[in-house]
Amino acid sequence: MRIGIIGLPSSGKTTFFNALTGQQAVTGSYSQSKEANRAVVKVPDQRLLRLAEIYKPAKITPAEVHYADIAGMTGAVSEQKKEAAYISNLRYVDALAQVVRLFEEGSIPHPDGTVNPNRDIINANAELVFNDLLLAENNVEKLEKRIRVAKSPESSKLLEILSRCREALEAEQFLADIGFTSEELKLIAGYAFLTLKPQLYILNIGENEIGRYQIPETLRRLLKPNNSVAVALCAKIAMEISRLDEKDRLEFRESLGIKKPALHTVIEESYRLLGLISFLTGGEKEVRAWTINRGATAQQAAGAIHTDLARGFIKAEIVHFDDLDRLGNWNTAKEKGKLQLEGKEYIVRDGDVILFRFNV
Ligand SMILES: Nc1nc2c(ncn2[C@@H]2O[C@H](COP(=O)(O)OP(=O)(O)O)[C@@H](O)[C@H]2O)c(=O)[nH]1
Ligand SMILES: [Mg+2]
Repeated sequence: MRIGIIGLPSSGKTTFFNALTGQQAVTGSYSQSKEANRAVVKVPDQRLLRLAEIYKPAKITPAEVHYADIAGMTGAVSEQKKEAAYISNLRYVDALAQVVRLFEEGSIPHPDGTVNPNRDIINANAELVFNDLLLAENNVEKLEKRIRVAKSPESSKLLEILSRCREALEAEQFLADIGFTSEELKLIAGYAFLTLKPQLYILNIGENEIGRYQIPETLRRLLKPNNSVAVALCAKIAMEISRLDEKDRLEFRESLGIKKPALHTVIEESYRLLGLISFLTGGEKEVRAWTINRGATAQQAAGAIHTDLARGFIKAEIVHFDDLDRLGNWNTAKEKGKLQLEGKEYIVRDGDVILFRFNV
């Protein structure tokens, strides 16, 4: 899973990035470098530790999330902003994490003078809409030219969809909110429209708001697209905590009334937002977590490991993690009737421990 962190200057993007990734990227007013900060985070999953006790594997491999901290958003919509470098950095992420400044701090000027999250969300989202509108317009033009030379049913269909995109974007709508069919979405997937991506809003609250903050209704109504989620956290404190020793972290969090590490909350919400689940595999060599779409079949899950496994799929032997955890090993689970034999079409559940039988 790839997540692009966006937001206005000084909203706390790099601080948030450091908190999640444990990196030490430069924060503050000189941090608006053109290059994105990038890091890969291992998804914390207690179940892997338990599987490691059971299998004693040579290696433990968690699922991964890739984060990129992408500076360059201004909140101003201008014609010169065509295909800015930051936009191209954003095209291939699965979701956007938009950091919104709520913290008040006199020594850190807000680019628009005052702290006003509602205004910032409107401006940042307008920038996303605007960039998509340029993309739609350019491609409508290109396609119209091509159709004048050689018309095909495919290009006419695409033109029709792109024209609908343009119309929606002109009306300041997010493309994710206008209800394309899955077939239409496939046809325009290659354009990587930003307003089709799910958004995770990171409401960056001040230290004094921790444990007390409630999202006001006026702000909630601005969150786009419809399938977005919002998480309130204090990036500065989260970064400080991430730099402590393991044992001091818990103590510090408890003293502040922070229930979970920011990373856990952000990853859980990202999985929920993107409709992802994990299944697990275990053996002497490796225990591992794999990320798939909710609703994926056993054969698709096999394909997440290797295309050969999907192609030569015979069956899946499955014990749910909860049974394996309780019963202590695979054979006992089998004796107790907790082993399921499933075919290609079985819908995988979060926490299924799967052994694929295949034939290549
Ligand atoms: N008081 C306070 N300051 C913060 C918070 N988050 C970020 N900052 C400060 O705001 C400034 C800008 O943060 P930075 O992460 O560089 O913002 P970016 O421009 O969006 O990458 C830095 O001086 C941070 O220390 C916060 O939650 N509370
Ligand atoms: Mg930065």
